[in-house]
Amino acid sequence: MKKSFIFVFLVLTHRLSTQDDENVYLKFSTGLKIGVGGAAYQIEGAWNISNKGESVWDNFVHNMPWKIEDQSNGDTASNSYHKYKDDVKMVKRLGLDYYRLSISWARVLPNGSADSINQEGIQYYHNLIDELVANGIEPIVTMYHWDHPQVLEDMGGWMNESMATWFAEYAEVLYRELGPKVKTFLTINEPQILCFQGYGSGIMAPGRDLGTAGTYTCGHNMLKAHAKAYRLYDEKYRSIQNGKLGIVSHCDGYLPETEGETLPLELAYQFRCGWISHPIFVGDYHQVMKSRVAQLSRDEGLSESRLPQFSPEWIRYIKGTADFFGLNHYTSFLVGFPTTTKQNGSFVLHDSGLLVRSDPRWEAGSLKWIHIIPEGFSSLLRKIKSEYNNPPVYITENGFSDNNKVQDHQRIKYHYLYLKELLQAVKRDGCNVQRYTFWSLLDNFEWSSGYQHTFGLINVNMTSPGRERTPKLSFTWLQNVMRMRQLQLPIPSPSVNTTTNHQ
Ligand code: PNW
Repeated sequence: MKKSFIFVFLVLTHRLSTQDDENVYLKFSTGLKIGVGGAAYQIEGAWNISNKGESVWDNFVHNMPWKIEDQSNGDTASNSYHKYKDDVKMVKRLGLDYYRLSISWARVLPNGSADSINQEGIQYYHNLIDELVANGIEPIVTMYHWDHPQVLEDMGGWMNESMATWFAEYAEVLYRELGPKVKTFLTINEPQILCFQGYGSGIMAPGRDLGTAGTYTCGHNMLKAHAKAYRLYDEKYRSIQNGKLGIVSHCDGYLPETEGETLPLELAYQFRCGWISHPIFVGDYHQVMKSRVAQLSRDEGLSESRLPQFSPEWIRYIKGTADFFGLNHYTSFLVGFPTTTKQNGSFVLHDSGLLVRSDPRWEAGSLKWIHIIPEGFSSLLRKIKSEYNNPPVYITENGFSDNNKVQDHQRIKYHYLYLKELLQAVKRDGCNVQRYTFWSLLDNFEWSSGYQHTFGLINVNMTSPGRERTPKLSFTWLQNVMRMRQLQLPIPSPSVNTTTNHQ
């Protein structure tokens, strides 16, 4: 009798304590700010309004429409240029702490030159930022989310080292104009993706397919551009404006193809995330990247490495130019060494020599590269912690794509699992994550995927001139989460089968 009582007692207390442990990971950590984002070209529309100049994206979609999955474009997109007040209302209804917006470079400097600012263009951003502030929402500004003025592309774009100077001049306009109201600036969004898809393979604007040499040159010039903008802020604006600055890296998570194998994880990390992060947080490109690309270039008969070199001055100049680690993260991949010569690595990790793939059993989003692998997220956060001495991390994007579902159960499940993983990484592993940004507020122009794949918490009727907005189920879920500042269980859906192979 006594024994069984003790047994029941032990089972119950064990249950309760594991439940308690679980609950600890549902409550938001103190200081964690939650926001949502959007990017100018994806939502604004008004491509030729307000004296805006042509951007590389305008040029790309108009001249090479076949490069967009549904041959669509961002001419009108979600029409946020005209409906920005509605957007702000939605962010407020969600109860979020901040909104991440981006500035269209060509709207502010139509001919690329900082000596002729388009007043009407900059006014739009003043209005948007004022509206946010008036509603108690902090504005976070991305200076450049892929839409540079076409005139600068005509002079070589990111293949031209002068882009670094042009970018810093543009950045100064933004500090001067918006700096008094904006305390967090993100310089460049995802050099990894833009350089690879815009200059390496050409599937995104400006559509140049220059291979890895083009990809690396683009990243090289972006690192210089970012550092110049950061140093300028330090020299002239930080003491008056007191803001924080960083770049946004695109980093995937990696799981080993063969259990226990760590070298592929390290290689994949350094070639993708580390490519941009190592020069900023440690200094120079990582040794493994320098030596592998140099060796492969020699093998190809080239006289110098496809990966450009930084001078010691540039290494010092770039190192330390971030007040936080800006992280866009969506998914994870399996990585390992190919076992036959027939197995090729993906182009993006070509020089790493790795085979990169997704497990066909993983639950996928509508975009084939996105799978729900939350454990890859926390291992990435731990990697960033150990690699760069636990910097403050701002998750600047995290999101899930489907095909226009308003009852978006899978999106809720994704965010629930990813946020829970984040809270574990913070509370259990001591990772210093300070912001988490849902991507995105609205359904919008998803670059080369057009309007077929949606990330929004809000559906936008893209066939109606009014671009009416309809909050999705995930919107309501997030409202509840924000009310409690605690994760709420996903609303169960009979149609979501976690083990289904969607590929
Ligand atoms: C990012 N990939 O783009 C951008 O920052 C956002 O503007 C975009 O809406 C979001 O992620 C979702 O795609 C990416 O092919 C585009 O791996 C493509 C890839 C990754 C990120």
